[in-house]
Amino acid sequence: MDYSTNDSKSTSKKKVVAVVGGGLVGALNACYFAKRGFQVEVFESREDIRQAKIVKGRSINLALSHRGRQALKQVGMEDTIVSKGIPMHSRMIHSLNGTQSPIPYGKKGQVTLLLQRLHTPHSAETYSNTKLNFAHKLLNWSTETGAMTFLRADGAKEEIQADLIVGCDGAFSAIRKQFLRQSRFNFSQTYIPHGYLELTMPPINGEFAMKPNYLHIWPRNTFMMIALPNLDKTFTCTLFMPFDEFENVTTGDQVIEFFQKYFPDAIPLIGADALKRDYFCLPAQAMVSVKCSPYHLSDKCVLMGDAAHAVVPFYGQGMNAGFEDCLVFNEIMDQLNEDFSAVLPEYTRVRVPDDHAIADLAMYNYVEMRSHVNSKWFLFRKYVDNFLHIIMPRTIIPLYTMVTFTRTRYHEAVKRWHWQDKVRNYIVHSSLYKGL
Ligand code: FAD
Ligand code: EGU
Repeated sequence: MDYSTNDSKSTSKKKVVAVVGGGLVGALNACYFAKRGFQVEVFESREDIRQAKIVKGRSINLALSHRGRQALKQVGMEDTIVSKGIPMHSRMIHSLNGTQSPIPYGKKGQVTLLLQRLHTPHSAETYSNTKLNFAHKLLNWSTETGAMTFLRADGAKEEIQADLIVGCDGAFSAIRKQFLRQSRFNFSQTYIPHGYLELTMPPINGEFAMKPNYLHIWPRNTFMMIALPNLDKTFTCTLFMPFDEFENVTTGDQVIEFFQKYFPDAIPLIGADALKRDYFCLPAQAMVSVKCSPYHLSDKCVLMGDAAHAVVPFYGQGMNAGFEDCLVFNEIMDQLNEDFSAVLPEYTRVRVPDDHAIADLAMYNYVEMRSHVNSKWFLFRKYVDNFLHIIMPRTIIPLYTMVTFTRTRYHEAVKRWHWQDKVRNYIVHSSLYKGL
């Protein structure tokens, strides 16, 4: 099928945009292009999730922060999504002895919300110029003709043409494969030694087992667990640990022994029997960091979201960065009158440094947390940062604040952070010399 507009007629007819991948970023992108009046075709390899059972092993909740909210707001989706979320105003640090210490995120109104992963791609369906094609798996596409080949659920293959291909097909992007064959395309992929496992903490007497409006964190150097609340009053606990260590725990009793040593307060909350069982339901999942550039191929194709930059989850920014990609692309579409041959290179120029910066920050935080972050260190560092911010609000802004609660470009946040570090070291040293 040839969806693309014939050049001689394209003056009146809007161009066709194929969004490959109907995940979080693909769905949002479809809304952006539909709002501009393009004819949008979304191709998603999975079946329609309204019919399918819940996909196991995938995180169902994610922290949505300022960048993501701004991107949703631009297409009028912020309020509906946010109303289905749970506000999160602080972290709760769990010490080994069971003590819980809250650390607020900062100013009032700076709330991070949790977004339920499930009900997203259909938001694009409110636009009549959008069509969702489920069970369409992209096999390959031609950089010469732009033709895409999809495998349908019935085993048949389908050829499709579009004016623009937007690759939103995640960390293992099939669209990106063609980029790898191009000269001067940079690509790197790094798996970290840690894996993650998700466990559910059920409600107690119909209520949340822990305080709901917090990001619960058990920092234990090499091991870490975090828990985020769900609307059904459960918590999803995510255990992070090196794959070697996962392999050392092979029986139910060893699971309990391990939790007794590192996360004793979580055992009664998850339930010893459930823990013994659920720990082995799914193997630990890998985490990968992917960087590449450029993000575009001539005026035909552009990558966004995890397809362009998968980041490790240690800043809670992967989806937010992907949503901001859509927003930045949209801003450039305004500036350059929807001329793809100008918009695509400009998008690469503007966005690559920022996405690479958040990928680096997330990796840096992973390294920092696994090397020496226990609960005392975590509390101490956050207190120092918040304290300096309170006494010098304009000079020192904590890095997480710039990343999570502003739209300061990621690469500028990093620059500013390096500069602030020097200022902080100076203050700390001169205080010591003065004997304070
Ligand atoms: P995906 O969500 O991977 O979607 C890609 C879609 O493309 C899928 O629907 C897939 O089926 C489809 N697809 C793949 N291949 C094909 C093909 N060949 N043809 C057609 N369709 C295809 N981010 C945050 O902002 N906050 C958080 O709190 C957070 N927590 C996280 C916790 C964990 C443990 C992990 C692993 C990640 C976390 N992230 C978080 C990151 C976030 O999950 C991702 O950044 C986000 O899902 C990326 O969205 P995407 O649409 O680009 O890719
Ligand atoms: C979801 C899944 C606490 C990690 C980074 C903070 C999230 C996260 C933090 C996940 C941490 C880590 C920040 C937010 C958030 C913190 C943040 C949501 C982390 C630096 C590993 N992170 N999330 N930083 O400051 O800026 O609270 O899987 F434990 S929200 Cl790792 Cl703000």
